[in-house]
Amino acid sequence: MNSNVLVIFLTILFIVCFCIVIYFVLKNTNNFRTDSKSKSSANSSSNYNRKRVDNILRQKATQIRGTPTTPIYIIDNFLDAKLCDIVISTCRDNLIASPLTRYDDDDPDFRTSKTCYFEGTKYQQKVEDQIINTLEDKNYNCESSQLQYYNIGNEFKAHHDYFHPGLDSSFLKNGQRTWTFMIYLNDVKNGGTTKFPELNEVIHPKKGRAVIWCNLTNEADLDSKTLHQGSPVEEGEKWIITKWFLDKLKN
Ligand SMILES: O=C(O)CCC(=O)C(=O)O
Repeated sequence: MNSNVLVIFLTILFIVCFCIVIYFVLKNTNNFRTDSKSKSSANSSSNYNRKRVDNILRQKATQIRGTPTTPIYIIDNFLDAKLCDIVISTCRDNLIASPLTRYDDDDPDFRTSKTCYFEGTKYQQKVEDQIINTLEDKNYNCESSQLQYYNIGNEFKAHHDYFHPGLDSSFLKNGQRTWTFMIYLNDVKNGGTTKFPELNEVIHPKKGRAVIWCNLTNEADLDSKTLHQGSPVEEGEKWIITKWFLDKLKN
């Protein structure tokens, strides 16, 4: 009889312990869910538009390179050949040394291209309108498109386009960079490719070709896989337009 009572007691004790363990397991799972939910709602408050633009670009791209999570969209013949030539001739005599968000004293040759800000010209407005219409992204802030020029040997070493939260706070005030929209304005005889080492991709310059990627992941985190470089021009010259979109809505 005594041993029966002991068996019943031990069974009840086992059930109670089992229930306590299950309770704590479920509680921890719930905490985890709560954490990830608050993370994504914080992200959505940054007005981030990744999925919508991905859907648009999937329809418009000539090729999609990269990976499903870090796609690189290529649109061939995006800019009319005549407009490419006009933009080059507008900027040829107005070039200054290309700036950097952060300068590296140890490597003065990190970016050796030249830049032209051609704001206010009717050609820039044409290019701007075409880019903004392509992304159907009129509601977001963006930086004005600018031209970059590379002579033989010039390059832009591997970098990310997004602003680093710890290092680029003055730039971040206006918003984080989301989409990079780059257009080659000429064919380059040799070299001058755009390389994405983390994605094993090499894009060749082609007159009028647009290359577009997002610098943030679907979850609005910095996407380190977007590391890219403009490799040295070996023969000829290279002219491109670059434009960056920001994650802040216009006022
Ligand atoms: O020149 C290239 O191919 C890349 C340009 C680039 O990386 C940039 O302007 O951020």
